[in-house]
Amino acid sequence: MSADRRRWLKGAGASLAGLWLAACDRLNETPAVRATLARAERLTFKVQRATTDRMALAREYPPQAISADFRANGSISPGDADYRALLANDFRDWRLVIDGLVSKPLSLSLAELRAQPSRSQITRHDCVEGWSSIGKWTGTRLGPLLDRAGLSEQARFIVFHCYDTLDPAAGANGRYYESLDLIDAYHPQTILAYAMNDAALPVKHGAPARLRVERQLGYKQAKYLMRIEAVADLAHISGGNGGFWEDRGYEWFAGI
Ligand SMILES: Nc1nc2c(c(=O)[nH]1)N[C@H]1C(S)=C(S)[C@@H](COP(=O)(O)O)O[C@H]1N2
Ligand SMILES: [Mo]
Repeated sequence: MSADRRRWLKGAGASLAGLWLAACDRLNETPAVRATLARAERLTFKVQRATTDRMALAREYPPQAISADFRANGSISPGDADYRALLANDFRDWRLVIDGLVSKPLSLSLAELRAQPSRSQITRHDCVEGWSSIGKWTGTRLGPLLDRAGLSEQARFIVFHCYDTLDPAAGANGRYYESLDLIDAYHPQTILAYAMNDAALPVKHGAPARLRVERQLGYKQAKYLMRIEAVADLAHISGGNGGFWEDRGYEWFAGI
């Protein structure tokens, strides 16, 4: 990591700099991230400030703050035949594929995902419909998995394809999906969560694994993960706007 980079990241704030620096010493080895950060360094101070703000951590809460009844929303029990078959076998046959613009595509079983270094975080989930719930999420960070898959220099977005069909009338475009840029994908609190409140992730909350991206609104928190795809642009994915709800008018950037 260059001295400039270190100074820039340190400017992001003492408390979170350590967490990011630890991530970034390895992150810096990733060509795609190196390119993104190099671009960011060429930007104006104002844009750098905006980028720095994107790197702030979401607030984490003490265990007493966990909601007794975390709401479930959107799909809560996917009827899709492929999902029902995986559920019937307790997700032993589930594989999370990480592919697209990567040099070494991954296909991880639930056991393999659980064997990765883990992180737990107690955070507040904010839905655009106006409700919030606090929950504890345990999973593995997305960034190191993307590194392992050999994210390409061309990759700009990470797409999350889900099992549930939320809009049957939309045919092939009716399945839920979401996407992030690389800043959110590599954020220290961006995890693939397989446990909630110290128990296996329940079906209504996205079993067997879901995305948690804590600086974003509820609809970015993709449940029922099937495949994670690295892409250069979002235009060719489903409706072309980067997410199920984005294709139906929501903002792609849902930062909080
Ligand atoms: N696959 C999938 N992910 C999804 C949804 C969905 O319908 N399907 N709904 C989104 C919305 S709008 C919210 S608020 C949260 C709800 O997550 P929860 O059920 O764990 O509260 O999931 C998000 N992720
Ligand atoms: Mo939501």
